[in-house]
Amino acid sequence: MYKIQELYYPGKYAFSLHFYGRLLIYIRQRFAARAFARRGIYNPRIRPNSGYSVAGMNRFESRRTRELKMSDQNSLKSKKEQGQELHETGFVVVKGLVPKERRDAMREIARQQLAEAAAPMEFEADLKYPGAPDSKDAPGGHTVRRLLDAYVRHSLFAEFATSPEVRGWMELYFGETPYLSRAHHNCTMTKHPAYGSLTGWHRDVRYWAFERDDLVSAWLALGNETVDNGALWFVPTSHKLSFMSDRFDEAKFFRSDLPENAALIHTAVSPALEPGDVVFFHCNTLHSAGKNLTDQVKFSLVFTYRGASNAPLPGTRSASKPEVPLV
Ligand SMILES: O=C(O)CCC(=O)C(=O)O
Repeated sequence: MYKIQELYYPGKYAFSLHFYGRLLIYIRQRFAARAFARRGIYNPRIRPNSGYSVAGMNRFESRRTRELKMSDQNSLKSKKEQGQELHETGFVVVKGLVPKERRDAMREIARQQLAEAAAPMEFEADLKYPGAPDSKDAPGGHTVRRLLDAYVRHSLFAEFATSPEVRGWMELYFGETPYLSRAHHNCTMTKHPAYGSLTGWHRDVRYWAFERDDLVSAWLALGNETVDNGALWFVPTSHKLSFMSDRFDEAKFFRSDLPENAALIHTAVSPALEPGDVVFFHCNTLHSAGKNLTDQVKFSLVFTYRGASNAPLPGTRSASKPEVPLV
Protein backbone atom coordinates (compact mmCIF):
# COMPACT_ATOMS: atom_id res chain seq x y z
CA MET A 1 0.00 0.00 0.00
CA TYR A 2 1.46 3.35 -1.05
CA LYS A 3 0.60 6.70 0.41
CA ILE A 4 -0.53 9.41 -1.96
CA GLN A 5 2.53 11.51 -1.07
CA GLU A 6 4.74 8.87 -2.62
CA LEU A 7 3.24 9.59 -5.99
CA TYR A 8 4.53 13.10 -6.06
CA TYR A 9 7.79 13.07 -4.16
CA PRO A 10 11.09 11.67 -5.41
CA GLY A 11 11.76 8.19 -4.11
CA LYS A 12 12.51 4.70 -5.22
CA TYR A 13 9.25 4.15 -7.05
CA ALA A 14 8.28 7.75 -7.50
CA PHE A 15 8.51 7.93 -11.27
CA SER A 16 6.50 4.84 -12.10
CA LEU A 17 3.94 5.58 -9.42
CA HIS A 18 3.57 9.11 -10.71
CA PHE A 19 3.08 7.83 -14.24
CA TYR A 20 0.51 5.17 -13.33
CA GLY A 21 -1.26 7.56 -10.98
CA ARG A 22 -1.71 10.09 -13.76
CA LEU A 23 -2.77 7.37 -16.17
CA LEU A 24 -5.44 6.20 -13.75
CA ILE A 25 -6.76 9.74 -13.25
CA TYR A 26 -6.84 10.22 -17.01
CA ILE A 27 -8.71 6.95 -17.67
CA ARG A 28 -11.20 7.66 -14.89
CA GLN A 29 -11.94 11.13 -16.22
CA ARG A 30 -12.24 9.93 -19.84
CA PHE A 31 -14.80 7.32 -18.76
CA ALA A 32 -16.69 9.98 -16.85
CA ALA A 33 -16.69 12.29 -19.90
CA ARG A 34 -18.03 9.48 -22.11
CA ALA A 35 -20.70 8.65 -19.59
CA PHE A 36 -21.80 12.30 -19.59
CA ALA A 37 -21.88 12.32 -23.37
CA ARG A 38 -23.97 9.15 -23.45
CA ARG A 39 -26.43 10.78 -21.08
CA GLY A 40 -26.77 13.62 -23.57
CA ILE A 41 -25.45 16.21 -21.16
CA TYR A 42 -22.22 17.16 -22.80
CA ASN A 43 -21.21 17.83 -26.31
CA PRO A 44 -18.93 14.90 -27.07
CA ARG A 45 -17.44 16.61 -30.13
CA ILE A 46 -15.68 19.15 -28.03
CA ARG A 47 -12.53 17.77 -26.56
CA PRO A 48 -10.77 18.70 -23.39
CA ASN A 49 -8.45 21.63 -23.55
CA SER A 50 -5.12 20.45 -22.27
CA GLY A 51 -3.68 23.93 -22.17
CA TYR A 52 -6.38 25.29 -19.91
CA SER A 53 -4.52 27.07 -17.14
CA VAL A 54 -4.76 30.34 -15.28
CA ALA A 55 -2.40 31.91 -17.79
CA GLY A 56 -4.12 30.48 -20.82
CA MET A 57 -7.72 30.48 -19.69
CA ASN A 58 -8.78 33.26 -21.90
CA ARG A 59 -7.25 32.25 -25.17
CA PHE A 60 -10.29 30.18 -25.86
CA GLU A 61 -10.75 31.04 -29.50
CA SER A 62 -7.31 29.97 -30.52
CA ARG A 63 -7.59 26.66 -28.73
CA ARG A 64 -9.73 23.61 -28.94
CA THR A 65 -12.14 24.16 -26.12
CA ARG A 66 -15.29 22.46 -25.15
CA GLU A 67 -18.44 24.11 -24.07
CA LEU A 68 -21.25 22.17 -22.52
CA LYS A 69 -24.48 22.16 -24.42
CA MET A 70 -27.25 21.05 -22.14
CA SER A 71 -29.51 18.77 -24.10
CA ASP A 72 -33.27 18.85 -23.90
CA GLN A 73 -33.01 15.64 -21.92
CA ASN A 74 -31.66 17.51 -18.95
CA SER A 75 -34.70 19.72 -18.64
CA LEU A 76 -36.84 16.58 -18.64
CA LYS A 77 -34.98 15.09 -15.70
CA SER A 78 -36.77 14.86 -12.41
CA LYS A 79 -35.55 16.91 -9.49
CA LYS A 80 -34.41 13.66 -7.89
CA GLU A 81 -32.26 12.78 -10.90
CA GLN A 82 -30.82 16.27 -10.94
CA GLY A 83 -30.03 15.95 -7.23
CA GLN A 84 -28.25 12.66 -7.93
CA GLU A 85 -26.25 14.38 -10.64
CA LEU A 86 -25.15 17.04 -8.19
CA HIS A 87 -24.09 14.32 -5.72
CA GLU A 88 -22.19 12.39 -8.40
CA THR A 89 -20.76 15.14 -10.56
CA GLY A 90 -20.41 18.08 -8.18
CA PHE A 91 -22.63 20.36 -10.24
CA VAL A 92 -25.84 20.29 -12.20
CA VAL A 93 -27.61 22.75 -14.49
CA VAL A 94 -31.34 23.21 -14.03
CA LYS A 95 -32.78 24.82 -17.12
CA GLY A 96 -35.25 27.67 -16.91
CA LEU A 97 -35.75 27.57 -13.13
CA VAL A 98 -36.67 31.26 -13.03
CA PRO A 99 -39.39 32.50 -15.41
CA LYS A 100 -38.62 35.26 -17.90
CA GLU A 101 -40.57 38.05 -16.24
CA ARG A 102 -38.84 37.58 -12.88
CA ARG A 103 -35.32 37.15 -14.22
CA ASP A 104 -35.68 40.16 -16.54
CA ALA A 105 -36.80 42.25 -13.58
CA MET A 106 -33.84 41.04 -11.51
CA ARG A 107 -31.43 41.82 -14.32
CA GLU A 108 -32.83 45.35 -14.60
CA ILE A 109 -32.43 45.86 -10.85
CA ALA A 110 -28.84 44.61 -11.02
CA ARG A 111 -28.12 46.98 -13.91
CA GLN A 112 -29.53 49.91 -11.98
CA GLN A 113 -27.59 49.05 -8.83
CA LEU A 114 -24.41 48.81 -10.87
CA ALA A 115 -25.12 52.15 -12.58
CA GLU A 116 -25.75 53.77 -9.19
CA ALA A 117 -22.66 52.07 -7.74
CA ALA A 118 -24.82 51.10 -4.78
CA ALA A 119 -22.69 49.96 -1.81
CA PRO A 120 -21.55 47.50 -0.54
CA MET A 121 -19.39 46.43 -3.46
CA GLU A 122 -16.23 44.50 -4.15
CA PHE A 123 -13.96 45.85 -6.89
CA GLU A 124 -11.77 43.93 -9.31
CA ALA A 125 -8.87 45.99 -7.96
CA ASP A 126 -9.55 44.60 -4.46
CA LEU A 127 -8.70 41.07 -5.60
CA LYS A 128 -6.23 41.76 -8.41
CA TYR A 129 -6.93 38.51 -10.24
CA PRO A 130 -5.42 38.25 -13.75
CA GLY A 131 -6.82 41.04 -15.92
CA ALA A 132 -7.87 43.26 -13.01
CA PRO A 133 -6.56 46.82 -12.55
CA ASP A 134 -3.58 47.11 -10.19
CA SER A 135 -5.28 49.56 -7.89
CA LYS A 136 -8.41 51.67 -7.52
CA ASP A 137 -6.41 54.63 -8.92
CA ALA A 138 -5.42 52.76 -12.09
CA PRO A 139 -7.55 52.93 -15.27
CA GLY A 140 -10.66 50.82 -14.65
CA GLY A 141 -9.88 50.84 -10.92
CA HIS A 142 -13.56 51.14 -10.03
CA THR A 143 -14.69 48.14 -12.04
CA VAL A 144 -17.15 46.28 -9.84
CA ARG A 145 -16.76 42.52 -9.36
CA ARG A 146 -19.55 41.93 -6.88
CA LEU A 147 -22.58 43.85 -5.69
CA LEU A 148 -22.57 42.47 -2.16
CA ASP A 149 -25.33 41.39 0.21
CA ALA A 150 -27.82 40.68 -2.54
CA TYR A 151 -30.25 39.29 0.05
CA VAL A 152 -31.02 42.78 1.38
CA ARG A 153 -30.46 44.68 -1.86
CA HIS A 154 -33.89 43.97 -3.28
CA SER A 155 -36.90 41.90 -2.28
CA LEU A 156 -36.82 40.08 -5.65
CA PHE A 157 -33.32 38.79 -4.88
CA ALA A 158 -34.40 37.63 -1.42
CA GLU A 159 -37.50 36.02 -2.94
CA PHE A 160 -35.35 34.05 -5.33
CA ALA A 161 -32.92 33.02 -2.58
CA THR A 162 -35.76 31.62 -0.46
CA SER A 163 -38.11 30.61 -3.28
CA PRO A 164 -39.98 27.29 -3.11
CA GLU A 165 -37.96 26.10 -6.15
CA VAL A 166 -34.61 26.67 -4.46
CA ARG A 167 -35.86 25.47 -1.06
CA GLY A 168 -37.19 22.23 -2.60
CA TRP A 169 -33.85 21.68 -4.26
CA MET A 170 -31.83 22.24 -1.14
CA GLU A 171 -34.16 20.11 1.00
CA LEU A 172 -33.71 17.31 -1.48
CA TYR A 173 -29.95 17.64 -1.45
CA PHE A 174 -29.38 18.08 2.30
CA GLY A 175 -32.29 15.96 3.56
CA GLU A 176 -32.90 18.53 6.29
CA THR A 177 -33.85 22.19 6.63
CA PRO A 178 -31.58 24.31 4.41
CA TYR A 179 -30.08 27.56 5.66
CA LEU A 180 -29.05 30.46 3.43
CA SER A 181 -25.63 31.77 4.43
CA ARG A 182 -25.42 35.54 4.17
CA ALA A 183 -21.66 35.46 4.81
CA HIS A 184 -20.63 33.79 1.55
CA HIS A 185 -21.44 34.66 -2.06
CA ASN A 186 -24.79 36.39 -1.43
CA CYS A 187 -24.05 38.74 -4.32
CA THR A 188 -24.65 39.80 -7.87
CA MET A 189 -21.49 38.90 -9.79
CA THR A 190 -20.72 41.36 -12.57
CA LYS A 191 -18.16 40.44 -15.19
CA HIS A 192 -17.09 43.40 -17.28
CA PRO A 193 -15.65 43.33 -20.79
CA ALA A 194 -12.79 45.61 -19.80
CA TYR A 195 -10.93 45.08 -16.53
CA GLY A 196 -13.07 42.09 -15.56
CA SER A 197 -10.65 39.44 -14.30
CA LEU A 198 -10.46 35.72 -14.77
CA THR A 199 -10.74 33.51 -11.73
CA GLY A 200 -8.27 30.66 -11.31
CA TRP A 201 -9.11 27.09 -10.27
CA HIS A 202 -10.38 26.86 -6.75
CA ARG A 203 -12.80 25.29 -4.32
CA ASP A 204 -15.19 27.77 -2.76
CA VAL A 205 -14.73 26.14 0.62
CA ARG A 206 -11.15 27.44 0.81
CA TYR A 207 -12.08 30.37 3.05
CA TRP A 208 -15.23 28.94 4.62
CA ALA A 209 -15.48 27.38 8.07
CA PHE A 210 -18.37 25.00 8.76
CA GLU A 211 -18.56 21.75 10.68
CA ARG A 212 -18.46 19.86 7.40
CA ASP A 213 -17.39 20.83 3.88
CA ASP A 214 -20.87 20.32 2.55
CA LEU A 215 -22.50 23.42 1.11
CA VAL A 216 -24.16 24.09 -2.21
CA SER A 217 -24.27 27.32 -4.19
CA ALA A 218 -27.01 28.33 -6.61
CA TRP A 219 -25.72 30.43 -9.52
CA LEU A 220 -28.56 32.08 -11.47
CA ALA A 221 -27.73 33.33 -14.96
CA LEU A 222 -29.48 36.65 -15.56
CA GLY A 223 -28.25 36.64 -19.18
CA ASN A 224 -26.51 34.17 -21.47
CA GLU A 225 -23.30 32.73 -20.04
CA THR A 226 -20.81 31.19 -22.42
CA VAL A 227 -17.08 30.73 -22.62
CA ASP A 228 -16.96 34.02 -24.54
CA ASN A 229 -18.28 36.13 -21.70
CA GLY A 230 -16.51 34.34 -18.87
CA ALA A 231 -18.81 31.46 -17.93
CA LEU A 232 -17.89 29.02 -15.19
CA TRP A 233 -15.80 25.91 -15.82
CA PHE A 234 -16.07 22.84 -13.59
CA VAL A 235 -13.98 19.71 -13.08
CA PRO A 236 -16.59 16.91 -12.89
CA THR A 237 -16.40 14.69 -9.79
CA SER A 238 -13.62 16.83 -8.27
CA HIS A 239 -15.73 17.45 -5.15
CA LYS A 240 -15.05 13.84 -4.17
CA LEU A 241 -11.27 14.06 -4.43
CA SER A 242 -8.97 14.82 -1.53
CA PHE A 243 -5.75 16.69 -2.18
CA MET A 244 -2.61 17.38 -0.22
CA SER A 245 -2.25 21.07 0.56
CA ASP A 246 0.73 21.41 -1.82
CA ARG A 247 -1.62 20.98 -4.80
CA PHE A 248 -2.80 24.54 -4.02
CA ASP A 249 -0.84 27.80 -3.95
CA GLU A 250 -0.67 30.22 -1.03
CA ALA A 251 -3.93 31.87 -2.05
CA LYS A 252 -5.46 28.38 -2.20
CA PHE A 253 -5.78 28.27 -5.97
CA PHE A 254 -5.32 24.84 -7.52
CA ARG A 255 -1.87 24.93 -9.14
CA SER A 256 -2.21 24.49 -12.90
CA ASP A 257 1.59 24.20 -13.25
CA LEU A 258 1.60 20.74 -11.63
CA PRO A 259 1.18 17.91 -14.18
CA GLU A 260 -1.12 15.96 -11.88
CA ASN A 261 -3.37 19.03 -11.52
CA ALA A 262 -3.22 19.77 -15.25
CA ALA A 263 -4.50 16.23 -15.94
CA LEU A 264 -7.62 17.04 -13.93
CA ILE A 265 -8.05 20.53 -15.35
CA HIS A 266 -7.86 18.93 -18.78
CA THR A 267 -11.25 17.31 -18.08
CA ALA A 268 -13.05 20.56 -17.22
CA VAL A 269 -16.32 21.49 -18.88
CA SER A 270 -18.18 24.76 -19.18
CA PRO A 271 -21.98 24.61 -19.17
CA ALA A 272 -23.56 27.21 -21.44
CA LEU A 273 -26.32 28.91 -19.46
CA GLU A 274 -29.36 30.75 -20.73
CA PRO A 275 -31.18 33.42 -18.75
CA GLY A 276 -33.12 31.79 -15.91
CA ASP A 277 -30.91 28.68 -15.77
CA VAL A 278 -29.39 27.83 -12.41
CA VAL A 279 -26.22 25.84 -11.90
CA PHE A 280 -26.03 24.21 -8.47
CA PHE A 281 -22.51 23.29 -7.40
CA HIS A 282 -20.80 21.81 -4.39
CA CYS A 283 -18.36 23.87 -2.32
CA ASN A 284 -15.58 21.36 -3.04
CA THR A 285 -16.03 21.30 -6.82
CA LEU A 286 -13.00 22.73 -8.58
CA HIS A 287 -14.11 25.60 -10.79
CA SER A 288 -12.80 28.68 -12.56
CA ALA A 289 -14.00 31.33 -15.01
CA GLY A 290 -12.46 33.22 -17.91
CA LYS A 291 -12.56 36.87 -18.89
CA ASN A 292 -15.45 38.51 -20.63
CA LEU A 293 -14.50 38.91 -24.29
CA THR A 294 -17.81 40.42 -25.38
CA ASP A 295 -18.93 44.04 -25.09
CA GLN A 296 -21.72 43.38 -22.54
CA VAL A 297 -21.49 43.07 -18.77
CA LYS A 298 -22.46 39.59 -17.54
CA PHE A 299 -24.76 39.47 -14.48
CA SER A 300 -25.28 36.43 -12.25
CA LEU A 301 -26.92 36.09 -8.86
CA VAL A 302 -25.23 33.70 -6.40
CA PHE A 303 -26.35 32.30 -3.03
CA THR A 304 -24.93 29.55 -0.82
CA TYR A 305 -26.74 27.05 1.43
CA ARG A 306 -25.94 24.54 4.17
CA GLY A 307 -27.98 21.86 5.94
CA ALA A 308 -29.31 22.60 9.46
CA SER A 309 -26.82 20.22 11.09
CA ASN A 310 -23.78 21.83 9.45
CA ALA A 311 -23.33 25.00 11.50
CA PRO A 312 -20.70 27.67 10.82
CA LEU A 313 -17.79 27.55 13.28
CA PRO A 314 -18.20 30.19 15.98
CA GLY A 315 -15.93 33.21 15.66
CA THR A 316 -15.25 32.70 11.92
CA ARG A 317 -16.34 34.84 9.01
CA SER A 318 -18.81 32.09 8.11
CA ALA A 319 -20.65 32.83 11.38
CA SER A 320 -20.45 36.60 10.99
CA LYS A 321 -23.94 37.23 9.61
CA PRO A 322 -27.36 35.93 10.60
CA GLU A 323 -28.50 33.10 8.36
CA VAL A 324 -31.91 32.49 6.88
CA PRO A 325 -33.64 29.13 7.49
CA LEU A 326 -35.68 28.07 4.47
CA VAL A 327 -38.88 26.87 6.10
O1 LIG B 1 -17.10 34.58 -12.32
C1 LIG B 1 -16.00 34.31 -11.87
O2 LIG B 1 -15.00 34.90 -12.22
C2 LIG B 1 -15.84 33.16 -10.91
C3 LIG B 1 -16.54 33.38 -9.63
C4 LIG B 1 -16.20 32.31 -8.65
O3 LIG B 1 -15.80 31.22 -8.98
C5 LIG B 1 -16.34 32.58 -7.24
O4 LIG B 1 -16.67 33.70 -6.87
O5 LIG B 1 -16.12 31.66 -6.44
